[in-house]
Amino acid sequence: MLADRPVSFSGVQPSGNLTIGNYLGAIKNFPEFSEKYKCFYCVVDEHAITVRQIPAELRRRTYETLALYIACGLDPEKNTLYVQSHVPAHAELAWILNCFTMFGELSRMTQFKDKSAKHADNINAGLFTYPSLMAADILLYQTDVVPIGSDQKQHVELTRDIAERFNQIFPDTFTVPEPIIPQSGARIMSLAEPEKKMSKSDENENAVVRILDDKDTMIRKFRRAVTDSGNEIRRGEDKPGINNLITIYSCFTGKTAEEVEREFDGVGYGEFKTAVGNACAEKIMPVQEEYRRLLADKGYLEEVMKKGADEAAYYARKTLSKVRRKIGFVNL
Ligand code: ATP
Ligand code: LTN
Repeated sequence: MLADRPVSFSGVQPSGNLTIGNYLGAIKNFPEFSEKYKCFYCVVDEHAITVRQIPAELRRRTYETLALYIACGLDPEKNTLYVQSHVPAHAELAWILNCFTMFGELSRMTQFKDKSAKHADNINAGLFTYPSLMAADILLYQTDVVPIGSDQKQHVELTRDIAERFNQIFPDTFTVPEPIIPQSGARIMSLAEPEKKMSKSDENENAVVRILDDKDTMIRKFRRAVTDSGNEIRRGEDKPGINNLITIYSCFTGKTAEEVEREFDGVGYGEFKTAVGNACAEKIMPVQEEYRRLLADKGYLEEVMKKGADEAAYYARKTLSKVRRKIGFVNL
């Protein structure tokens, strides 16, 4: 163990304005780890450049993602909040792990297949080796648990395989991490194409509800959500649209899916969609208010980044120097 408690680590890319998928699948669940775990939550800007970014926007979103972490309840005194590129050990360990990750393994990653189809003009080596950088993020801190949405499960499984392979050659190097995926909200779907995951980089604005959308926009987007034929608020295998809305409502209100079905028995789609919009706005509006307050104080955000980076670097250095020693690099 690196710290006095087990470690939780997760990351979010500053690659777009965050969605309620990022919130329900990941960020909303981070604060509950703060009591029992030593927590590291990172803004992974190095991962974001695996697809082309506009520099000024990347910089702005890095501040914004950090502000959202805090606005969603992560206290910088209790959690290490920082930016990936401020701790060079991530990139250093990623290179080493690249040499313990197989071409075949990386070729099987569904995120790589999806993103290389979407960005066919820019299938760069970074996009391909993205999972070894993610493994480095996690393994650097001897992480026990990784809270994520279900789309990232495959990457954490690969991280486990890399850690086990490395440990087999060099015993007792890395803690093998467990993914923690929420029971409900692990995969919020697009409002326009409910067979697809809601993704912050989706070009169709009507497909995504963003944490920073105003209340009217949220309600309008939910009202336009693609639903299935039929008119009952009931889950069903062939009803991805309504299943998704029931999940979202249930996550925002804390009610079970059965309770939601009972509550809306005999109610039409239109009224239900408005209720989902209202439930979402009710939870998200206070986050927005806090977010705006934080974003107005760049100096404070930079202090948090700096303190977080120093803290993270302290722990990262310990693992990195152990790895360097084990593989035969000269430590001066
Ligand atoms: P991009 O569109 O740039 O790939 P993304 O929206 O998939 O971004 P990430 O930064 O890759 O977001 O993910 C941050 C966290 O949010 C991860 O833990 C991921 O599993 C989770 N997450 C992303 N989308 C969803 C979703 N639709 N439902 C639940 N969790 C999600
Ligand atoms: N790959 C993740 C973001 C990410 C991450 C991590 C998540 C980068 N490093 C470490 C958990 C742990 C994504 O695309 N959502």
